[in-house]
This record gives sequence, C-alpha cells and structure tokens, in this order.
Amino acid sequence: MVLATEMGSSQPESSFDLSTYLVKRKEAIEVALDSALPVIYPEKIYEAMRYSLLAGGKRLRPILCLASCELAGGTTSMAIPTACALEMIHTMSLIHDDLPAMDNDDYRRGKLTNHKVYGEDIAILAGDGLLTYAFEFIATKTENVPPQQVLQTIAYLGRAAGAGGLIGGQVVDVESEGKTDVSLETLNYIHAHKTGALLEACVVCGAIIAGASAADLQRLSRFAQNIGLAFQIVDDILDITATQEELGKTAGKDVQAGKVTYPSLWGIEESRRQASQLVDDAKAQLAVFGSKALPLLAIADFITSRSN
Ligand code: GRG
Repeated sequence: MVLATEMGSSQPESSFDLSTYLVKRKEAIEVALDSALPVIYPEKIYEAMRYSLLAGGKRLRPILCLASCELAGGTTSMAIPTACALEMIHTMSLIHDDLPAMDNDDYRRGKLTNHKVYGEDIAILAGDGLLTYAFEFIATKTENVPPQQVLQTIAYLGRAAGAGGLIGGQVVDVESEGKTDVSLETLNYIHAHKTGALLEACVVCGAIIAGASAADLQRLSRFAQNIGLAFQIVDDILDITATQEELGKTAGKDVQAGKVTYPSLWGIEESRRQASQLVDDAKAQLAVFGSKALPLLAIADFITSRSN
C-alpha cells in the first residue's frame, strides 16, 4: 500500500520539531484511515465503525509504529497498513471499554460514545468489525514486506490484543473494581496489559516490518514497556488534574469510582517522578540508534508533558 502523501520524516538532527512531526503524521494517518474503510452494504455497521475510527484522537499508536519502522530502516509505506490496523484495534477497545457493561461512558474523543449513538448491539458489532478488519487489512494491504515478517506482525498483534494482552488487563481491571486493597503488582499487571501491550506492539511491529534484528526488537520492546507504563501513570494524573474539555471524555471518573490508581497509591508528585524515571529508562534503551531514534525519543518526552 503506497501512501498518497509524503510523510516527511527528514528533520535536521539538532532541532527535531515534534509538533510539526505529530501534525503531519496525524494528517497522513487520518487520510489512510478514511480510505481504509469505505461504507458499503450493510451501511449501518460501516457508519458505526467509521464514527469511532475517524473521531480524532492523538493517533499515537500508528505514529509510534511508523517511527519505529523508520528507525529500523523501513519506510512508512511498508508500515502504514499495520499502523492503521493498530488504530482500528485501539478504537475497538475504546468502544467496548465505554459500553454500559464496562466503564459506561457517554463521551469519548469529545463526542458521544458509539453505543450512545448506535445502540449497544451495533456498538459491540462495530468493535468486532474493527478488530477482525484490522487483521484482514494487514494481510491484504501490506506491500514490499517479506511474508514471514507480515506473519510475525499478525501473530504479535494477535497476542497483544488477546487474553495475554489487552483482554487480560481488562479482565483484571474489571475484577479489581470496587476493591480498595489492589496491590501495586496488580495495578502494574492491569496497565502493562490493558495499555502497555498495544503500545509495545506498535513499536515492535513497526520494527518487525522493517526486518529489525532480535536484539533491536528487544531494545524497542523494553523502550515501549516503559513508555506504556509512563503513559498510564500520566493518564491517571490527568484524570484528576485535567478538564472534560481537555480530555474529550469524562474527567474525575477514577476518583468517583473509588478506583485504585497510581496517584491514589503514590500521590501526584511521586507519580510524576515515577513517570519521568520510566521515560528516562526508556530513552536509555535507544542510545545505540543515535539520531535515528530522535522521533521516538521526542514522543517519549511528549508522553509525560501531554495535557490530554
Ligand atoms: C482487544 C479484543 C479486544 C478487546 C478489548 C475493552 C478492552 C478489551 C480493553 C480496554 C483497553 C483500554 C480502553 C485501555 C485504555 C487505554 C488508554 C489509556 C486509552 C486512551 O488512549 P489515548 O489517550 O486516546 O491514546 P486517543 O483518543 O488519543 O487515541
């Protein structure tokens, strides 16, 4: 699959402009997502899938995938189907997470949640549709990548989304609901799986597509695990400190639900310190890549400084 737009990755090393990079990447990803999912019969399901897929969001997961592919010597064209698929899986997890049977949320990405617009039945099916289409999309649209690497990507992603990843993390989260004695170990398990597994898959799959060595995959995996946890700590902090307008979803839900979170265990200041330490450790993993790692290093910093 060849991208219509030039994704413009070359930056002078000394002055990496992350804001411009993120805006350009987001624009190109929006275009690719839009054309990935046309509306055909039965229209209702495609409209529901598109409603959430094209509702905005930071597009951090596809951006990470493309950046990692380039770091490992690949091109954005090689990785764009996988990058889109990652956003489809992320979006489906948000649709299901917002359902009355889970978090029961009315707003997501500044819009009414999928089930509020289409009803619970269609929202469940829209999530299922996005999940299955993600795998079809990688398998049918990836070009100029050896089949073995495509297969490895699909397998990695299946594991990350499944009971050993997102689903497992969500199950332990659901089971922990209403409990005030959730241990740090359990909290770490929940977030390493429900948030970390997909972020890690973004970084690792991008590099698999580029044909990275096992040693480089290991470094990138450790980088991503650390930023995944830092991302969740910041998410917990923002739930307390940010407004609904900034977040695009209901603020203060964790406190309201009496949920154990990093700030509830450590306080906000210590949580910020821990997130910052995780980002520093993550960045240290990429030292061997030199200036090729600039985008990923800048994204790691963005994770702790973001406001939504
Ligand atoms: C994957 C089959 C399958 C099922 C999903 C519901 C569920 C099982 C898992 C829940 C996963 C979940 C909602 C994790 C939270 C991750 C998180 C921090 C989301 C917010 O991500 P952002 O801030 O959002 O990147 P935007 O809107 O910017 O994309």
